[in-house]
Amino acid sequence: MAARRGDVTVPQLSRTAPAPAPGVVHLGVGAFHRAHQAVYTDRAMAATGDPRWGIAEVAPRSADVVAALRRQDGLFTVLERSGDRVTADVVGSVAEAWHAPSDWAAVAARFADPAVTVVTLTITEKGYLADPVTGALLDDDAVRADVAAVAAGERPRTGLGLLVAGLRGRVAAGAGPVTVLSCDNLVGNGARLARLVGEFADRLPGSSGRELAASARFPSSMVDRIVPATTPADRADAARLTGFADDAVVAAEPFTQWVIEDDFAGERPPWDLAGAELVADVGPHETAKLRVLNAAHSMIAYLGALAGHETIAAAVADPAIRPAVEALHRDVLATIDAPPGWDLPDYAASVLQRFANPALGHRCDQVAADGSQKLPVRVLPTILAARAAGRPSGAATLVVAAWLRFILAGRSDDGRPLTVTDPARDALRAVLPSDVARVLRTAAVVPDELAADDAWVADVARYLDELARHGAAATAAALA
Ligand code: CS2
Repeated sequence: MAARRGDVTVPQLSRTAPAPAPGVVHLGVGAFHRAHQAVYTDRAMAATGDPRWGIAEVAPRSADVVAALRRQDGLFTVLERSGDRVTADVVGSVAEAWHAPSDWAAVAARFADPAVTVVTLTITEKGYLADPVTGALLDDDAVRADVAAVAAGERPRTGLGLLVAGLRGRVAAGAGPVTVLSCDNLVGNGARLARLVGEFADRLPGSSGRELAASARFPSSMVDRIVPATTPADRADAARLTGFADDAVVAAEPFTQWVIEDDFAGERPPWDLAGAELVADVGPHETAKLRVLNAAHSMIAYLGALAGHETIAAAVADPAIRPAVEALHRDVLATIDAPPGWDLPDYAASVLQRFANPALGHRCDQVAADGSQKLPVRVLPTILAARAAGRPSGAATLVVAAWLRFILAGRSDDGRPLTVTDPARDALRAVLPSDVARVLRTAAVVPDELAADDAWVADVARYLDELARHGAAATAAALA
């Protein structure tokens, strides 16, 4: 196992041991990946002493983390924060790091390397280039440009394009079976990704999406760990604890969970030895996590930001907001099944406890980003399920209204500007806010059956009006 020295754990497979050899390609080298899959992989290699599951990191766009990882010989720190306690783990699973725009030939070679049998992805919801409601591949400029690039044998720009080009190269090289494992917060993320790879490949001349999708397995997985954006305080704590300046440090909560559908094409890292669960069906876990944790996170982020809170911990402690979140959880729990061995009320309570961790400093505007991509996965299914069962879903509907208010107002209730990041922002702001039906259609986040439900649209409009007139705290308090 890894060695502990005071508050710092250093990897057993440190650079004095054999360096990890690439067995996994990962697309999307963000903070979440470094605090999640990279840690599981590090522990799995430490548990067996087998170094062949090193990660070849691929950043589709940004060069900074790649440069930092290269300077640091792949090593980086994960800080664990809880209350006033902070500990540091040095993670040693990164074998190499590539910036796709500069290093495409090396990336393509890794995809076609028979020693690589697993490709993992954290490219965020919008990285799938899919219609958030139907799941179909978009037909926009970015997709068309990438289809043209792959068809011409040139470097694609998007994560999905890189994956398709990489898989095609692998098939051409006869490099053997591969598993593509999505680690993003989407329902049925494996099947979704398989479909998108197929649809992308179908747009290439002389290519069959079915064949390309059949060249790999696409298991689903549920990932969970709260990982806020890195701050200067994180860098300072890493330097204090490890003695090294670390430009790739990430800070996370102690909790971590990974449930993976056991459907691999070939060998995989022994993640089970590091605490991951391999199950036959990950659907119930994904549903519970997205609708209980992520939906509540979004609600707290929008109401909290509007009510003037900077962090999730401050917002969830607000006596006006917390009961609304509990009301949302009651709606959700009435509409989902517990994954085997889970107690859903306990799970919901533990999620709120995790959000209350004041040491995380998780910003409301970070969780609030990209609601047009997140709400269809986290919140709308609860509204649809409640509707189908003839039950009200006021709390979930309030989340939709609070998201719209956050985007359209762009200010907190006391007038401070908010950081609004959402691909639908500009389109939404171009519509007359009083025409709520049109606003909802423009956002393209709502399935047709809901958009056509006048009573539900009127509920959204009423909440929007209350949010504008009375503010988020009063509207949330009135709900519960
Ligand atoms: C959050 C998630 O930013 C968000 O939308 O809800 O990133 C959340 O922190 C993770 O899913 C926790 O596992």
